[in-house]
Amino acid sequence: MSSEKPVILTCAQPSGQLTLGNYLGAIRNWTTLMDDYECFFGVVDMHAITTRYVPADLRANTLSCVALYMACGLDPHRSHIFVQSHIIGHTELAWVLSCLTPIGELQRMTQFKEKAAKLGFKVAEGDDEGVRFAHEGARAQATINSGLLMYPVLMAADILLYNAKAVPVGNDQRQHLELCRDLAQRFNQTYSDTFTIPEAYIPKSGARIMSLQNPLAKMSKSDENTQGTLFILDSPDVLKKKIMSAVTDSGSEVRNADDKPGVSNLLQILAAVTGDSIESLEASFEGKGYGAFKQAVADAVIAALEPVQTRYQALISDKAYLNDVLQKGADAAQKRAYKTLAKVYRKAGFVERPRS
Ligand code: AQP
Repeated sequence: MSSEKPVILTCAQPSGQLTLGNYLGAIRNWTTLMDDYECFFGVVDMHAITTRYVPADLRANTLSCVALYMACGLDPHRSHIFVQSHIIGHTELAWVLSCLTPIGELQRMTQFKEKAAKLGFKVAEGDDEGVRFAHEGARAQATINSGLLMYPVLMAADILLYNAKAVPVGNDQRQHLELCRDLAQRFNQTYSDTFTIPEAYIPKSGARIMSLQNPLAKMSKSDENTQGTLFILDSPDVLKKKIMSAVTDSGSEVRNADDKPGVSNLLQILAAVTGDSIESLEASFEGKGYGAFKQAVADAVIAALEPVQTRYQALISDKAYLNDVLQKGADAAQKRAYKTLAKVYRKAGFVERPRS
């Protein structure tokens, strides 16, 4: 792999099983990057402990995510696939960056406010100094943790540790990337030029897949209502059931429109898995009603996921191969991470560790 290529870093957090949204909106696009970039594909398990989780599930989801990366087309011979907690440097750099980050900047992050609100914290409106939270009882105070607040700093460290030039991000992560750019600039100004300022990489095509039960919300792996989420590893029966009971809109016309978020989402999914345009799909389902349309979506999704599931089963049962991939990925990632960390520590004024 040539080290001349610009570095791209992109990750998913194993906070659950990967979804059709992760596949169509992210991983499938990442497979097109491997020739033009030196790609680091991370499984960011340390981010997954910012919300409540079960350790055994995290372990299983992390390995499952690695196998799914490859089943979806990421090639370990042309990229570096690694697990965040295997690499020394992410949390170390996050600490240094956190000392350059005012708390108010983190409290203003939309995703923090949303996740905190989900945990029962009420966000006080109109506070320019940063968000104050009106605690709603002991449960909320017990469940929110400072890791959730620090999440964007750790994400900045993930990116800067590899001196990534480009980072594919969805709209919901743009604010975090902005913070990362600010922190890189702040570090460079405070100490001296160290970090590449990363750019957002906008893929040519990238569907945003919404929940089947609430088409105004993103399809999420940690959604409590699993009926709204299509997991890549769902069986054909389950996929069919979820799609057939997807929320649709009034009327019976299969049309992509703002007042038809449920149908529009299914059209997006069908277009993404078949490669057909939305317009041609609208035309082919004219007068056919929702039943036939949903059936076609189910058939297409099942057919698209079938080869991924078959490859996954072979990969997940070959633990020796998975270990080998992770070891090679970790070696390459660690080499790059140590280089950056040594530079950062030197500039921050830490005394170099004596060598024996
Ligand atoms: N529904 C989606 N449509 C399109 N793209 C999506 N991505 C996630 N959901 C959709 C993209 O997948 C990549 C990896 O995402 P992530 O695992 O790091 O985190 P996330 O965006 O927070 O995904 P979830 O499923 O919503 O996780 P939870 O439930 O834990 O918060 C990213 O590029 C993301 O944009």
